[in-house]
Amino acid sequence: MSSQSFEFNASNLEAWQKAATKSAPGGDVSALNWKTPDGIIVKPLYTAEDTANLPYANTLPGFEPFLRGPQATMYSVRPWTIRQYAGFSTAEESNAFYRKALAAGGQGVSVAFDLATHRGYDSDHPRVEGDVGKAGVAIDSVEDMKILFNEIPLDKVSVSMTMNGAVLPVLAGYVVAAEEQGVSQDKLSGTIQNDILKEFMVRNTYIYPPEPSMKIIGDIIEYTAKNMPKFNSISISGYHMQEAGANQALEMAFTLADGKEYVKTAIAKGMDVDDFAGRLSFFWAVGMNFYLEIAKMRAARLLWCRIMKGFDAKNPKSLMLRTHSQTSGWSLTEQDPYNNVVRTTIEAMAAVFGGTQSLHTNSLDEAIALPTEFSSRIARNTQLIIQEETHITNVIDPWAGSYMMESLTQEMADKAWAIIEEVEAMGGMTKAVDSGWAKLKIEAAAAEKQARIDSGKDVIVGVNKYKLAKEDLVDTLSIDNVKVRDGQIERLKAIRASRDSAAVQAALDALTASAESGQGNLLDLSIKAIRLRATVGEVSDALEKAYGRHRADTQKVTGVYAAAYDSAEGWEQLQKEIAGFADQHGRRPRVMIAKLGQDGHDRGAKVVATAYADLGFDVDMGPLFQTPEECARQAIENDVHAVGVSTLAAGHKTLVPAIIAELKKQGADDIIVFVGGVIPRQDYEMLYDAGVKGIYGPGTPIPASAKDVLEQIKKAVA
Ligand code: 3CP
Repeated sequence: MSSQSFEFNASNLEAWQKAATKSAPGGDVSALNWKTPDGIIVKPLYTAEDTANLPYANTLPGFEPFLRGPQATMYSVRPWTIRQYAGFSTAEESNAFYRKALAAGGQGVSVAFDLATHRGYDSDHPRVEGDVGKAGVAIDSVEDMKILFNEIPLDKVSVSMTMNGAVLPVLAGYVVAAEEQGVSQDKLSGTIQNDILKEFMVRNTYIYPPEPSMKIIGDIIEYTAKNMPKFNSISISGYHMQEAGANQALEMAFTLADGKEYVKTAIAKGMDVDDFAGRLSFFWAVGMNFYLEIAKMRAARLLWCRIMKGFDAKNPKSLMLRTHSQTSGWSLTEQDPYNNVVRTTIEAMAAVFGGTQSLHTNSLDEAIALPTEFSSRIARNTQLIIQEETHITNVIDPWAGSYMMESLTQEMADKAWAIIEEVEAMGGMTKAVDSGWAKLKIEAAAAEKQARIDSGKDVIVGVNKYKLAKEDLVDTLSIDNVKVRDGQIERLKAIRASRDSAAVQAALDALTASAESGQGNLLDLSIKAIRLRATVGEVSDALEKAYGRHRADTQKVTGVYAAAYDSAEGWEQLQKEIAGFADQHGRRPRVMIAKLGQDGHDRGAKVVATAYADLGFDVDMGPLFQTPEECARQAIENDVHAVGVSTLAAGHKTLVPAIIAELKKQGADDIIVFVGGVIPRQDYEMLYDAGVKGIYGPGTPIPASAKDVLEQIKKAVA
């Protein structure tokens, strides 16, 4: 017995129950349980009994089933990579930003491309007028790529590229830029996102239909396994699912099921699983659900090991799930934005406790605009402080053995596994995505979540509780997209004038022929075309000739918002008013929710459409990627009272005035326009001046916006 020990009366669970009953609300201890959005019951107390029979709790990091981490020593030897996602405006400006960030403690590059590039359009394409250089850097050819990586040694600095749609020309551009830097393919380290299945569910930067898109992924896995052994061929991403509203179990299950599908695709090409599986990587969102996020990351490693054993993988590298994580952009608020530093810190800690290999921490102003130099510095320093000041890195998987964490890990694994089996029964993730089922599951979760927030059940400080009487403006970064576009067009002209056009055409024809026949490797052929100075748009077009462009259905869920919104008072009153409008005017108020330009973030649009329909509006959902002209035409054909533009990719200054002008031009200036999404306060006046009738930023309760829209419609029809 040590000198500190002493006799004490041992307690038992029954005694605790009794004691807890005294202070629990209504004398009911079960009232202290918390039901998570995933449907897991989290209890107020866990004991040794909860972990007595857990099969994987007592395992070790660096060994199967990798629940405790992929590396034996984890951060005690090498902390995660600080990899901040960035890119805006021109290649020159983004390059300068990367070099500064690397000098200030950043450890890898992570490129954000603009939406024109994502969707395979050159900057001079008429469909992308509002998008060039806005939410990422504009890249049209290898000449831009060379500027982007100027003086960044690509044999030393690993580069992550978030690219899915135009993945072939962009990856090819990186390979050729490195080649012209004198770096051979086998020295390249980094990651390409290349995860198309989730694009069809949530992120929407696809170009081709699902089947040829999967063929492209197979070709990239094949090519990189052979020629770029240090390069991660894919980043299988749950991030965007959580951002779109998925809970943690759904995010994990769909992502692992996507991973399974990619493994099947590569095996179907005749590859040995151990030749490529070690270079599959993952990407999680880490939100404010602290315990669940840590449990999710531990559980995901367990399940991936199980899945890969099912494919008979033998190499430990094939069995271990390695992941990048990003703090949740969705959890950031426009209101009282310095609170976002705190949110991001908490989320970063969850990612680190969960054992991430690489991390992006969001900047405090990301709910409003692109990060400034100041906000980027705070975000990066958040990670440096955790790595270098806290000693968190000294202990591997420090939550191990916690009764609660081990139980939750197992429960998360069980929940997700049940969903994976459901997907499997449908024939796999491609089928689940194709049918629209998976997308609707996420959208339903998003609508429920929004209703919980709007009715005050889920608290967001500064938004639905503890609101500031007056908000101060924060400095934001604004991009002059007209200037960027003009510059890109000049450079495109110069490239087209100086290259060997016949050789370029032959290389593009070879791509089309390969896409048609299924023979040859599309990445290999893309590299050849890009080397000759074919542009991103031209390579994409060459494939589009064979594959066509994918058009998504716009389904929406109904009833979900109303069911979860239980602050009935205002709701019923509003429903009455809407019904009253219908009585008076012979039809219900009709609203078209629109997405303009290449911005595919449709969570907000879908949730608003669902809630408005539940309230009694007639709601039309415009297809993604409309031009203002197409949108105006549809609004007029459907005889709507109002067009609501949802904008999250900084295109509002160009696209919103354009839709108002188009409606006028087409003789329908009685149709009012309102806007929701990410819009800096600084831009409100300009939008009101252009004729916008309402602006609803993040955090606006949907019933409040609906009431305002109804009032505006009433005014317009009067
Ligand atoms: C690491 N290593 C170790 C240890 N830790 N060796 C011994 N002991 C250790 N403790 C080794 C690894 O085995 C590896 O070597 C090398 O060090 C690098 O470690 P890593 O863990 O592989 O880390 P990293 O190179 O940073 O790669 C991390 C992953 C990669 C694997 C996750 O895919 C990645 O960086 N992903 C980032 C994706 C990303 O940035 N996405 C941006 C999304 P070997 O290679 O030799 O094994 S931004 C999108 C946002 C929203 C939107 O889409 O719009």
